[in-house]
Amino acid sequence: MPATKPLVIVTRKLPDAIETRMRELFDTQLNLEDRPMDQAELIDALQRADVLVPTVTDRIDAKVLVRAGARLKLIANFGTGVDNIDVKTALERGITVTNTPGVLTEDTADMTMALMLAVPRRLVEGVKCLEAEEFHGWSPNWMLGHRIWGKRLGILGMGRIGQAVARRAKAFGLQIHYHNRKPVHPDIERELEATYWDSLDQMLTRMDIVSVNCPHTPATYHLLSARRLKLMKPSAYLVNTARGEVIDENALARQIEAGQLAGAGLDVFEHEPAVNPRLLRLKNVVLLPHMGSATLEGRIDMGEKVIINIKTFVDGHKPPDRVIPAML
Ligand code: 8YV
Repeated sequence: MPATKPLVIVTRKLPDAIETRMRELFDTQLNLEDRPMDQAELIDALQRADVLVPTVTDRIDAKVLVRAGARLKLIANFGTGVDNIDVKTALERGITVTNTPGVLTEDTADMTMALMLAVPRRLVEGVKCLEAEEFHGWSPNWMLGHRIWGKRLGILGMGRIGQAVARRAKAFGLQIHYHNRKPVHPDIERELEATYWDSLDQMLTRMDIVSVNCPHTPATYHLLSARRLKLMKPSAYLVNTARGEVIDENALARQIEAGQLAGAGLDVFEHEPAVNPRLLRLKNVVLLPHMGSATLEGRIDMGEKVIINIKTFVDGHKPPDRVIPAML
């Protein structure tokens, strides 16, 4: 790192308080118009910066990374998921990568719970019905949804967010089941009264709601494939606040259209920001524009993490949130 303040290039507009602090600490180039950078702009930034602060909307792949300048030593991602970055190539080129784990756990878990309620209880349909002035009075069979209390929830990925979802869901009377690379600590399993499934296939056949809470890695791409989606009960719901790529979105749309799955709540999409038009046409889905962690508090906490990661790195220490290959 240079003796003068390092050049930190931030690709998107961040909360004011974060940008102000960054400008105090570093030679910071901001993106006040918040216009996403195209590939050429990204390469230009990588060639000039000591530190790049990208977000999920920046694709930092090998093609871009091979063009990085010799000065670039740190990519401090504003976000927890790092599937937008080719971390392996970055590390091979001596570039450290950090992320912002932990600070968006509760917000994302809240949104997961919101979708878990919204789909079976038909919240969006209800709102639309009022907006269309189609509510002509209560009746016993009007807008019947399905109870979640007492049902089985299968959590795919029992990391921080999966556990936070489990805590909430337990309070809503759901039975907690999960599939993970390995079982969580027995104390956590006891607290959540959670059942571990080594076999994802077996878990899927028995769940009433499945929640995707694992990162997108080569190992989880289309983990919920057409074959696996077909294992789910026709009365089951699927919720995804993690990454769209974990689900074969076309297969999911097909299955809901065919009545082989009761519905889905999706905050993320396979080809974001594009949303599969078939999903948009379905009534029993609730679709959100990647809002899982979208709270002002969360964004400020994320920004503070980014600052801590940059500052410790610039001061010659190991930043706390280094992404290591074992995590991928
Ligand atoms: C972030 C997310 O807002 O952190 C993540 O992995 O998915 C989001 O909630 C986004 O990634 C910011 O870059």
